[in-house]
Amino acid sequence: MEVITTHTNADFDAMASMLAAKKLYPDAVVAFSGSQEQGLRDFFVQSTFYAFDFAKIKDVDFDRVTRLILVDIRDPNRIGPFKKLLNVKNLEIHVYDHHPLSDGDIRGDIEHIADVGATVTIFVEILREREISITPDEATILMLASTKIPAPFPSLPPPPGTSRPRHTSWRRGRTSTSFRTCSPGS
Ligand SMILES: [Mn+2]
Repeated sequence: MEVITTHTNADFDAMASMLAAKKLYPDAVVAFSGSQEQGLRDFFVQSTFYAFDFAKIKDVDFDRVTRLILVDIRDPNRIGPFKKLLNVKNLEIHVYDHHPLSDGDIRGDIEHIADVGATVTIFVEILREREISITPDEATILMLASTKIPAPFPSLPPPPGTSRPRHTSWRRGRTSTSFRTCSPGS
């Protein structure tokens, strides 16, 4: 059994990344590891998105999980009860994250890590590469999640000698994606 989860106090990027991951792992169960941020809870109330097939943690049979897919997280202390799974022998772990590596972070058998503003951006690139189609609703969610983030350097002045339009593209350049797939230890 495959399980897709994300960090506790899930935000929009976390939720959208789980949705995108489900496109890559269609048989996986999708479950939040804990509660959601207020903004995300409001979104669920105001949209029809509650219809998406999220499982409850209590409905996940931990004994049958063979692959854990972590999105927007690799800190073992922010995945709620799923931390227990990390002790399971032969558990396969796939990680999709945009947070810098910290001591004690979970290492995946497969890791898709990129220094981008939102984890969902990593998935958008993979979906595009593999030519996996998404519905208009899914596209909307992914787009919202990839833009609903603070600018990484909001107060940074433009480089000397650059006019405003160049500044804009320069900032875009700083947030543009660079992807790499790495294996543990690399
Ligand atoms: Mn997040």
